[in-house]
Amino acid sequence: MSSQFISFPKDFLWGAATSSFQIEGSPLADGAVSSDWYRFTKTPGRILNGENADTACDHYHRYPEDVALMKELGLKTYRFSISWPRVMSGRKQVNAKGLDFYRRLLGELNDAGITPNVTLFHWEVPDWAEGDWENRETAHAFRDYAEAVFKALGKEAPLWSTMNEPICVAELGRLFGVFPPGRNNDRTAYGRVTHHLNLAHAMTVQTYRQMNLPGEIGWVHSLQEIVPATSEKKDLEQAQKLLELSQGVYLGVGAGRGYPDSFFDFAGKPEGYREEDLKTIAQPVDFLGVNHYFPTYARYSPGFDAFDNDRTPPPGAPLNDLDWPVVPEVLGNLLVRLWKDYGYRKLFVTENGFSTRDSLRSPDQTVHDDARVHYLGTYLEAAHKAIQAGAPLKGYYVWSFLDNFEWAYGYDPRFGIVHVDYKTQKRSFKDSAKWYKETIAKNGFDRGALPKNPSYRYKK
Ligand code: IFM
Repeated sequence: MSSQFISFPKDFLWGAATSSFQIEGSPLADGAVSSDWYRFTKTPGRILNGENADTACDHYHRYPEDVALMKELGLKTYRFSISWPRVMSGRKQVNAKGLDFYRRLLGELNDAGITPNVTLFHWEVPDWAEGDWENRETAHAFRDYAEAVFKALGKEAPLWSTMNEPICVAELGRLFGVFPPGRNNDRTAYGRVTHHLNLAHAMTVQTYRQMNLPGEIGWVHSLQEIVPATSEKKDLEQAQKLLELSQGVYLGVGAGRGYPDSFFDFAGKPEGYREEDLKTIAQPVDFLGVNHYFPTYARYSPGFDAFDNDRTPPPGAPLNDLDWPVVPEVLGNLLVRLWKDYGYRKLFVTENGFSTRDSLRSPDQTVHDDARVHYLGTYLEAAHKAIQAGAPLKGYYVWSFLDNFEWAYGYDPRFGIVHVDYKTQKRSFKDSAKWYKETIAKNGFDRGALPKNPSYRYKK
């Protein structure tokens, strides 16, 4: 084997991830109800090119074919989410047909020997949940939904996550206006939503424990490490503030440290906030899911955005086609810091991946995706360094298994290792899928064989 071969621990869980709304299509089929995201996609001006997720990858009908592709890739594990509006047609009304879809999917995965890792919330809130996450009652409704899923399917999967990237719901929906309900700089709503998501997460963990289920439960966060843009005091302080607002408000509260003062300074005390909530939220979890793509640069810039921050990457930085900077070593540092700061006994990289855009690349470059292979290889190398430093990283999920509906950007960005032709729904392996398949089979890869001049774009 080459001296540059990077070998992963035995039993390392090699996976790929997706989410319900981004791939399933058929959002109103078989008793599923309308959601905030469904309505958002129908609101003119919200989604690039006026696209929607009515068909997406048609995974709702093609899941057996998709699981067969996962098997062909050699995936050890698959991370997907359950759609709340598909499973609960009302506050107390379970939609048996919706649940049945996930029962069949879990059956296919278990038959294929692929370990399911199930997320209960990847952003669709059913319309019947009045007031959405701004209403404390939604946290209770979510717990009830989770209990219904656990009752029906709890034993079918060993890994459960309460929610994916709550920060996006709070920030992108209430401060940056690009997610439902599409509001800008509504700090009060941002504060309430953050707190209620934390409560929903914690009550769901409590329920899982009370039901004595045999698996493990954790939460999945967007952890885009914060890097001060300069060593000036104002940027160092800005970095600290952003760290508190992006990680302290979730991981810190989960660890029993309460909310940082910066949260109350920014958002005020959420209406209905009770001190005893902090005790509820401080629930030990079995693992932390780390979704990481890029570092966030902290540059204090009054009025630039809701946080007075200008995150523009430095000139010359390699970029993906969404202009996200490619800085692999940050992932290694992040994993080690999360392990040391919070004492998690198990970490997964639950998302990491590279986007190309159809509007910026040729079809050939889209499938012969050397930049994605280079990105995955160098980020995995960084993850491997973190393992060597002691971080308890047990698995890695590439985002994404399939090209899919990238929220407000529609279908222009493609994150998949498997290409989807949206006209025919034909799936085909990109070069990255072939590389990943070989990596899984060998439990590692040759660092020296990664593409030499990956087709990144660069920050001017
Ligand atoms: O597509 C999203 C996913 O839904 C959540 N994490 C980031 C991905 C890429 O933007």
